[in-house]
Amino acid sequence: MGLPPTFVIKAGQTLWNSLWQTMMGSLAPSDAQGGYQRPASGFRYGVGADSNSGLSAESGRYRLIVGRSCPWAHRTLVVRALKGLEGAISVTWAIADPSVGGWRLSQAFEGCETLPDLYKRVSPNYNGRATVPVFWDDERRTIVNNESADIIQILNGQFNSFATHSSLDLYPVEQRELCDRWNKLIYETVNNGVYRCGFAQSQSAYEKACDDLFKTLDLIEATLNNSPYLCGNQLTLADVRLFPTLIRFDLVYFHLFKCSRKRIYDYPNLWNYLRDFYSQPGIPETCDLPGIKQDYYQSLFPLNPGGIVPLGPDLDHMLSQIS
Ligand SMILES: N[C@@H](CCC(=O)N[C@@H](CS)C(=O)NCC(=O)O)C(=O)O
Repeated sequence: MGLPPTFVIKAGQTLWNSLWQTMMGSLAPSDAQGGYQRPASGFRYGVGADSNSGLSAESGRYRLIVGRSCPWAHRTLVVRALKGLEGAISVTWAIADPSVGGWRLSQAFEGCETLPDLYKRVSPNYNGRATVPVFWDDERRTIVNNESADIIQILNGQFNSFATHSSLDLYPVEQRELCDRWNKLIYETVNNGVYRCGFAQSQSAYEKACDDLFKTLDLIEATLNNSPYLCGNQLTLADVRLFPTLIRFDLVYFHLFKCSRKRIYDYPNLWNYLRDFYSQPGIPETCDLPGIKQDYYQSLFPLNPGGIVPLGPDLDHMLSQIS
């Protein structure tokens, strides 16, 4: 004789809810209202003339440690590609490994198999998250910086002597104020906004995040009526910061993070803007579309316990369509 279905359902719900709360608590720390709180980055040294770290910009000395699915790491790869720094800054890949509950290094590095081990090697008392991207100094064998917002500034401004496209300035003096304003809004409501939707632990926190997100997307759509990029006629770091979230949006965030009011495909200007950015030289090589989907759907266990990766959408095909 089987158990009554109502009992099974109730027991399952209670068990799953408490497991979900526990897992979400460690995956995504939240405030009292159930809103996602992103932890601060721990390593914030600069490089070059105007930093106080004493670290000089040199070719072949630094590397980026990145993962293919991480949007924060992606922005550093984008600046490396746009500036033509492939010859000066190397890349070490970290692999999302659900069994490690974080990043495994693609091959042992500094005697470490995983990124948490590498962080501990550098700083034994470090108790923050072992996140990518990491800007690593091969000479002193330590982490210089693990905050993508800093790393893209460093790559844009400090390595021009080794950059193939050294005249490209993604943070021009005359656009800085506008760029900073976009950066703040885009960080809070779009880059981190999609995570605030996906990692929300209450209905109200989710709805607030979702409203904020689509309000900003609507504003960007209107802005792109009058200018090709966020700050006018030239690409800036504000566009660089927006792109990794846009390219993941229809692929992952729409479904997995419940950012489902509209797709980027449904915004004519944003969709053209995304296609334009994607067609810049070197950019498609920074986008592993199937890999992004696989990592998100298989690694964020509490959001997708079955680990099933959806087949659609065929973003690569959609991006290459002639409009
Ligand atoms: N503030 C960091 C955030 C980076 C971040 O959250 N990276 C995620 C991947 S998308 C990560 O490595 N998470 C691993 C973990 O939390 O254990 C930055 O922008 O550089």
